[in-house]
Amino acid sequence: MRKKTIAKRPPRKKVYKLPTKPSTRSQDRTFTPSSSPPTSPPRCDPMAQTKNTPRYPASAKPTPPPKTTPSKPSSLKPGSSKGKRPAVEEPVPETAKPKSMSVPVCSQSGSVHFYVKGRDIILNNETISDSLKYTDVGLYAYTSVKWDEGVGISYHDALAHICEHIGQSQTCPAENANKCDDSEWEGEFFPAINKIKYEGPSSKNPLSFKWYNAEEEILGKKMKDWFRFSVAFWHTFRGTGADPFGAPTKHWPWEDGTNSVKMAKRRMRANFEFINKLGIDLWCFHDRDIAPDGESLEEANANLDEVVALAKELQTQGKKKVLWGTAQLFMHPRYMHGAATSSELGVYAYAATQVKKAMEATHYLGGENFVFWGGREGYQSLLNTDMERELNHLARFFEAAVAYKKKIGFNGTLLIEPKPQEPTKHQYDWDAATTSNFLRKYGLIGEFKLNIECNHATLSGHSCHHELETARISGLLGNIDANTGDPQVGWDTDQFLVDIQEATMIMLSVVRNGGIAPGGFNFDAKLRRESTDVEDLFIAHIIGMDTMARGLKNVAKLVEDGALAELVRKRYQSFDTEIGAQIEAGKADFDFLEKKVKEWGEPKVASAKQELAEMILQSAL
Ligand code: XLS
Ligand code: NI
Ligand code: NI
Repeated sequence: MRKKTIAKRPPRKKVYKLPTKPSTRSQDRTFTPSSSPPTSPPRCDPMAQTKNTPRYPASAKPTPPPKTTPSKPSSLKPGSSKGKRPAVEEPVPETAKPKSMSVPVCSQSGSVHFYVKGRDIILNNETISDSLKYTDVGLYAYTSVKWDEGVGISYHDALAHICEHIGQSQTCPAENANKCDDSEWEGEFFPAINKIKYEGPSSKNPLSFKWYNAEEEILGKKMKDWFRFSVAFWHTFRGTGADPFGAPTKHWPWEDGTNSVKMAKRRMRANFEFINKLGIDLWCFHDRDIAPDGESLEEANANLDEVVALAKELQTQGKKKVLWGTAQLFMHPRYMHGAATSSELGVYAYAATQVKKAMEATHYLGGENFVFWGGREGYQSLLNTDMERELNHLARFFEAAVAYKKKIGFNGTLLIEPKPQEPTKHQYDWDAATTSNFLRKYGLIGEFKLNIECNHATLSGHSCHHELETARISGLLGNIDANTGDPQVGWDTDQFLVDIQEATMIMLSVVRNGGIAPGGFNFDAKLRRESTDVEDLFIAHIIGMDTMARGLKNVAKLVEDGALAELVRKRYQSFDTEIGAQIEAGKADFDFLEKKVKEWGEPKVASAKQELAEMILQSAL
């Protein structure tokens, strides 16, 4: 290795240039514009540009991907897989297709000489990737850039790219689009994949449903109405496979490596092709995963407007709707102490402003629910935390959300999504019981329901079934984030739920609840880091849907068989008596009960029949 070159590393401020040009975007006329918060320092490389794109609904004219367009020769140099991909007439297996490079390759360096050799960046004959090891982006930088031998790349571009991954692009202002590639995506995003059809359990086709048969009626309802499946935009279209130890592994062909509004719109088109092909009618989003942030609140809102306008257009074409929207109040550094529970008033206000806008967007997209997941609403240490004050603030925030919902005529259900920890050590909405108690204490019980996520359930030491039942018996079961954890791993791995027994237990609650509409089953689930083919996105959702369908069919068998219900009925039959009714009606005081005990003597205690219950369950699987 060459000697360390820390001294030659350009100072950070050269890379992280401050914005010079104010946005000239027009004010949004559909969503109520808000003024800038007291403090909003730009934290990431502001490579944003001034945009003059139209606002919706008046002038936005989104263009859906044309179905078949003749191939055009690529203007890019050989070896680069960036840019447009021609429409494909003959399906090509995804695995055979070249992957997109995520590094911008067309920038030139000017007077100094940069190039990439193997996995090293050479700057003026020094190996700078060595020096990067000593920066705070360190090892991550070294591994996060996908190099191609001999491809020209500037130091600036390399670090900008690194910032994108370290700084989390969703917290950065929009990046200048088209810096390398001015072409628009042509043809389908998933040309090798046709609409997924039901082929029945004997099918060996991975791109078919074996159990999920949308129109099939089970227990009086069509399967599609029991589930109301939804695709989670953040996992399916923003998931990169990165983890705290490693760089992104997924390089979807439509991604151009920019954090631009143009890229956001392209991704939105991919989303609709995806849900159409899966036969799913609903999708869920965070404000910041569908559109890039801005240098100012106004610019962030304008970015969101532009992408939402396109989504609205695509929804109308495909008769799709939003299951729920939410505001991303955890990724940006301003939310490090929390959002509604931040110790900083300006942050509380900023979070409110973001929720206001995200709720308007959700309403505009026909959203049926709006979610609050308090990722940073909690604490790391009680020594520096006024928990009572923070919880009071959280309640005020929710009250204001209820008031705003009513003000704009949004009739969707407000949902709180419990989770015990991660990212904070202790999240206030720990589990369904804690959250219900919070809602009761603050008089919010009629205004909110719960969005139960199965992986969160297990993180809080419960089963998903337990959380669903806890919500159900309080009339609070609103939605399910259908995923699962890994029993050997202690964090929110957000895997697709593939355990048929777990799915059966979940469906027991859902059937008892009579369904969960206007909620649904949102696949808050991601591909494993190691699953990197485009078709894996389909396969994952297909098995997720098939697993839930099997769960529902199993519950139908259990209901028809009746043995499990009978076992439970028998277990409590001593209460199906006159005195039992008196107790349940609250009419049996202690004196009366003492008199009865003296009369009856020692009570008989029957077996709980747990193994028999398990046997009955298994017979349905
Ligand atoms: C994270 C949560 C999140 C919410 C939406 O653990 O599941 O994805 O569903 O903010
Ligand atoms: Ni979730
Ligand atoms: Ni989660």
